[in-house]
Amino acid sequence: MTYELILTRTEGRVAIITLNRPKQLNALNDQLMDELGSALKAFDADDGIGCIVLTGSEKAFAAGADIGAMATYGFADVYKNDYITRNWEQLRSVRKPVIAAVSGFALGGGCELAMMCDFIIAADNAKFGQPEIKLGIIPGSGGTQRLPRAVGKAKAMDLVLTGRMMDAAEAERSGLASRVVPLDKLMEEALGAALQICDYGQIAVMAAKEAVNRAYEGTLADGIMFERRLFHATFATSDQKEGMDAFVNKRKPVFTNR
Ligand code: CO8
Repeated sequence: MTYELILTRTEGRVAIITLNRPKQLNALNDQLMDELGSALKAFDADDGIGCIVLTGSEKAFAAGADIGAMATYGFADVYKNDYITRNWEQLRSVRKPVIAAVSGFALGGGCELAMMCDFIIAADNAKFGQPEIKLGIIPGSGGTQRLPRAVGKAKAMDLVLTGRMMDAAEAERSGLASRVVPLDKLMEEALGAALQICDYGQIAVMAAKEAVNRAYEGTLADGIMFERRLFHATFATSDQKEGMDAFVNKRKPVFTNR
């Protein structure tokens, strides 16, 4: 399959997937997520691949779901057709390790995508955040569930309620990123980790991943479903229209709490 919004390559037994909508800071739309899902599935099924690295550009891993695409959606669109959220859990079904190599912005859906990977190696310019609150919505792909598991309730609440960004050092300190390296060493570090994993027995690697996820996930499925219903519900509000219209038109939003 040929892809338009992602790039794929292999290095030894490592598959590298690069999100590739640089002008939009890798904003995640349905086409990109379909392509990503398809590439992940193909690499997972390929016996020649032992580990996958997911990365973006220097400026942005991904600045979130595509706000322009979401701006006009109403509750009926997102709930009935499962728009935006429909193909996001594909990453969770990948049985081989997936490492997120994050530089630049990892915001909203971008932060959620990074957190869906097995671990995050961050460049020193990385910035993580869940700024959905500024758009009149809430995180919709695991942000309210995975972030507290990664950084604890206090910091997760701080990030989700204020919409502020945290830098790479804070992300490592709080357990979101496993390592921070200088930007120009990011891919070398991620590939090094991936190649190391490829040298181990694949069954043990897959079993280790499965076991750690078991400890980590608990009742995550219920949490995700709960979050999804609330996320969809925010599209019934005027504040969602206002928040997204304001972003698209580069103005400050005026929320009316409706
Ligand atoms: N969607 C669409 N376009 C975007 C997005 C986005 N999320 N982020 C940036 N862009 C576009 C900008 O509109 C701009 O386009 P143009 O050049 O045509 O005007 C271009 O990318 C460059 O952006 P900026 O000029 O704004 O660059 P700056 O360096 O000044 O700022 C920021 C970078 C701070 C990252 C800024 O772009 C920003 O705040 N972006 C929005 C971040 C955000 O709010 N993300 C959350 C989106 S909502 C979300 O992710 C919900 C997830 C729901 C679940 C996902 C589905 C399951």
